[in-house]
Amino acid sequence: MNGDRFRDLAIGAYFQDTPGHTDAGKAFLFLGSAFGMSKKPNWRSSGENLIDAKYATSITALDDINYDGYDDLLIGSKQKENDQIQSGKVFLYLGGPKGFGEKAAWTADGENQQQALFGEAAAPIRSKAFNGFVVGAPTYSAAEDLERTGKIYLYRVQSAKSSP
Ligand SMILES: [Ca+2]
Ligand SMILES: [Ca+2]
Repeated sequence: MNGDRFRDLAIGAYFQDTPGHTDAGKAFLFLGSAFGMSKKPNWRSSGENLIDAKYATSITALDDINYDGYDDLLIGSKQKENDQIQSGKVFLYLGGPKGFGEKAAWTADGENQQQALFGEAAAPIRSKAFNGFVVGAPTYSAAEDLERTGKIYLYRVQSAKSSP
């Protein structure tokens, strides 16, 4: 996450309470070094710090999705309430020389459907021709008589590399 050669560790505690916010959820990043993993987290985040958001339900290492030399991380908050309850949201954090910033570089909420649980799971998708990731909304309902069919969203990231 910070561009050195030591691997870092991100951990999520999605039932973590924050002051006044039951089950807001929290993510922690521990930086690796020659002396091993740090004992205290170097970075922590609760997303938007909302009651029952269950932030950090999913934590997905995206490698270096924008090709700047720093690894990036996608964090899901499956019960994040937008204006629909438990619709869910994902937060993308871009690594840098000092690790992650306080705010997400990018967020998405799928279609903001009630109880879709968008962001419960995610995975990187990478090939020579494609750079991006998928995010699942396991209880998305396709129609009134097709409840909880689930849906997967594919996000393509444009390469930041400029061609010579
Ligand atoms: Ca590192
Ligand atoms: Ca990056």
